[in-house]
Amino acid sequence: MKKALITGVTGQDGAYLAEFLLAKGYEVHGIKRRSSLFNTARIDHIYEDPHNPSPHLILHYGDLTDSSSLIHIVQKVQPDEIYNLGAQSHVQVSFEQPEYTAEADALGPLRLLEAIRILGLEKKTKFYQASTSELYGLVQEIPQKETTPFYPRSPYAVAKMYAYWICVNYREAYGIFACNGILFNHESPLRGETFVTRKITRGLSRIKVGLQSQLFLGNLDSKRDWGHARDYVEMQWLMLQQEKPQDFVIATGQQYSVREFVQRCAKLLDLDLSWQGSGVDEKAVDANGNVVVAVDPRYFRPTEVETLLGDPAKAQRELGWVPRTSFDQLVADMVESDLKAAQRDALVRKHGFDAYNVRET
Ligand code: NDP
Ligand code: GDR
Repeated sequence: MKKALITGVTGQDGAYLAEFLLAKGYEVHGIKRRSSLFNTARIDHIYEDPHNPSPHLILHYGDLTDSSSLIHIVQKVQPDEIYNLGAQSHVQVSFEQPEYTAEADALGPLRLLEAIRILGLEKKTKFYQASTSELYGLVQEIPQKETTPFYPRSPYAVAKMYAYWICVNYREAYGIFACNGILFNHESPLRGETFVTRKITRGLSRIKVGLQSQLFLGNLDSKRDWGHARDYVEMQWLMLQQEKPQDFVIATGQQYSVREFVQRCAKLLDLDLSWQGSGVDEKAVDANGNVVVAVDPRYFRPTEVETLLGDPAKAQRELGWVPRTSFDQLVADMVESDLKAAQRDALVRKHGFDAYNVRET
């Protein structure tokens, strides 16, 4: 039985990947951070009682900023594959926490690669690094592929650029089977609530059922190449099953603006929105003239990545990559899940539990 170790197992991709690897018969180990509240909601459905005699999912406390915890866990698990998905993954937050972001996102992967070396696992343990389309930042070529020059535009992207190159360097210097998956944005019902897609599907669903009146967004013109996380984690695994370690772009090859995402979502929810104004005064109003979507400059970034569009030709050729989920299906999947949650919350509120889950993102 192969053993995989996933950092960031409590995040969106970690949850889908853990489920995927368990179905493939792996023994899956995950690193979770200590938190004062339960933080395993995304993996509760596959959680196993640690008292089980031979559990398939085993969680360990650790942190990417703490070398000693990483070395102990890698030593104990002796993994065949490490998937480094853990990160401070929010681009805007990285402007407020640049140093922490560098610790977790740049030095975290270095610490894991060093753990492999210190423990003499260079020939045993394969390593996947969650690289990102944010590396392209101020784009130098359209669409972006593996050879497109990088121009990072945030502390997050700069940290991820260090991680990209340290992964390449340890592959070349020490022969570690290390791959960068340069993944473009991928979303799902498990997406964190403060990323724009989930903020939109959750916010408009709550507006639909009367739990919220307005949704505030930042740059509506920003364009992204959005795919489904469930499809993308399969490629993370496939990269480590190849004969030689390489880096791959995973993307759909199609892009949409944030405004278009709002429009698709509103249509699915039968919210009849019309757009008025421009720039910071742009808004979407409903049939009664109520402002439903407005721009709030607090969500503008000091340096923005305006447009990203991936060219996944290499992954198509060498990994057989074909995105299974279309943009429309992705939005529908997220809306269905958030509408159900909003309807449940509305019911709970109707029965008098007003304080329950009222936070807007
Ligand atoms: P999430 O933000 O959903 O998950 C991040 C995970 O990292 C969580 O489990 C989080 O733990 C954990 N984490 C954060 N800081 C630390 C730390 N210091 N030590 C250990 N674990 C930590 O991200 P996604 O699942 O969306 O993304 C997975 C990876 O892929 C990330 O590295 C991200 O940067 C990268 N990426 C994501 C893309 C996307 O579109 N989703 C595209 C390209 C790259 P907790 O649950 O406790 O917060
Ligand atoms: P991104 O995702 O920065 O691409 O990083 P996010 O969803 O945060 O932003 C996408 C674009 O939408 C614009 N935007 C807003 N963004 C947020 N979060 N909130 C808003 O209200 C809002 N309004 C407009 C942003 O300015 C941006 O242009 C994600 C993360 O998962 C990274 O970890 C990953 O590496 C990249 O995708 C690929």
